[in-house]
Amino acid sequence: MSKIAVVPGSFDPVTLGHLDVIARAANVFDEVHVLVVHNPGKTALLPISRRVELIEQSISDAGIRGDIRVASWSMGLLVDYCTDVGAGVIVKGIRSQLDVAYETPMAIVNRDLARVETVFMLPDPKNGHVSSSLVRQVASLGGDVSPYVPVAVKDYLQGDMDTTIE
Ligand code: COD
Repeated sequence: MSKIAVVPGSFDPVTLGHLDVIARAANVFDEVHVLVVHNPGKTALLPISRRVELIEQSISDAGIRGDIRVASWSMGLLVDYCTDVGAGVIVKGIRSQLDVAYETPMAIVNRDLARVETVFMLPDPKNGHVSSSLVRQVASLGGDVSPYVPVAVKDYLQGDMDTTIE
């Protein structure tokens, strides 16, 4: 039976840290769903459809191989999507103890809800300080985001953005 994993996130926007985790997941699992999920706790900068496009473009540009699908989900629980597509695993990237503390309760609840296990992956430490919020802040103040994001995201942020509040 093929092992299907979901890599969820806000991806607002996708960063080199996210791409690192996606590539590692694609190396381990037969099928990977990169899932853009609306996080009600955060004010979004990019429309969800644009985040999906930028992830697809960035995966292609980076030459990341594997059965990778990019989708979005705003219909309820993350584990409902996992059940719909037959995924038994959620992959989360861990940058620090703060990520562990934030992700652990969600991992346990997701296992309780639907027997979906969470796998924590350690990305390359060189991206350990990178976050979408940092990228949004640097971009909004006119700084160079190229060390932190794929080229497609840099070009998008430096062009005319179609922003929205979600
Ligand atoms: N290096 C490695 N990993 C990274 C990096 C980096 N530089 N930056 C971010 N990550 C990881 C994060 O740790 C996270 O695992 C993932 O990438 C996504 O990060 P973000 O910032 O894009 O997304 P978040 O943190 O806003 O997460 C949004 C989710 C919707 C995925 C999250 O809120 C979630 O899992 N929600 C579950 C909703 C649900 O069903 N709740 C009920 C049961 S818990």
